[in-house]
Amino acid sequence: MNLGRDVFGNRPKFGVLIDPDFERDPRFDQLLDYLDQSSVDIILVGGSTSLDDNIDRVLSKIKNACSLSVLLFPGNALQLSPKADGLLLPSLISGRNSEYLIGKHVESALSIVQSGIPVFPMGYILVDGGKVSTTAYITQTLPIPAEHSELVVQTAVAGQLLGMKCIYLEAGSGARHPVSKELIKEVKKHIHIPLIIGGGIREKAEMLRIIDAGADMVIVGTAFEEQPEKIMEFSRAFHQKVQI
Ligand code: 1GP
Repeated sequence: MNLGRDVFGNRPKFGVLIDPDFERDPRFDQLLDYLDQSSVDIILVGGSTSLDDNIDRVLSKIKNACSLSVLLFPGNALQLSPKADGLLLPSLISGRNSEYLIGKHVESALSIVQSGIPVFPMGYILVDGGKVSTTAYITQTLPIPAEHSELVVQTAVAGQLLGMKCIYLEAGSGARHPVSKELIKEVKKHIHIPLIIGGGIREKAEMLRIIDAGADMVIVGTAFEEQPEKIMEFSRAFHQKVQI
């Protein structure tokens, strides 16, 4: 898979994040059923708290249920599976914890190469979303204050200069406020690599605002874990907007 072309292509994409822990939830199968019927573009799998080694099984279940491409978005070195179509390899460039900038990568580098999965290096930027996020807690890093757009822009540009192939601007899973459209526009003005937006998107209208602001990919997780049926209306609205 050529991640640049096949994943981002020439129009914005709509992605769903599945936490491997969600496999234990009774709504997991329902979520997969809706994904199969929907016009979602891509599935991301990963989570910052999951320590189960169920990733192969989760990937198998997803692949059996639908034909969508699945990218790993790993929260730790256990979340690696050759069954995935690609790996978004995050470096937490908003933080100053060397473990999440390079340490985990050194630990898993040879396993990643052996797995043969296409890798897409990603600058991961955590922006304050109105509450302490699990990512901030687990990584022991501070998010960038949302009002300091210049710091967010500088961080995104630094990621691009370091060779990252995309930037994930993240308000944190379950954030009170998603990343603002002003901030998305500002970052878009300064980078030419794809921009992924996620965290705290619960309403269709928010998702549509985020596309309007210029996001290349929008990711929703928690809202669909809580109400899997929402996948249908979100993906329909998304594709009406981007007109495939
Ligand atoms: C988290 O951006 C993703 O990494 C998704 O966030 O769970 O809040 O949708 P939500």
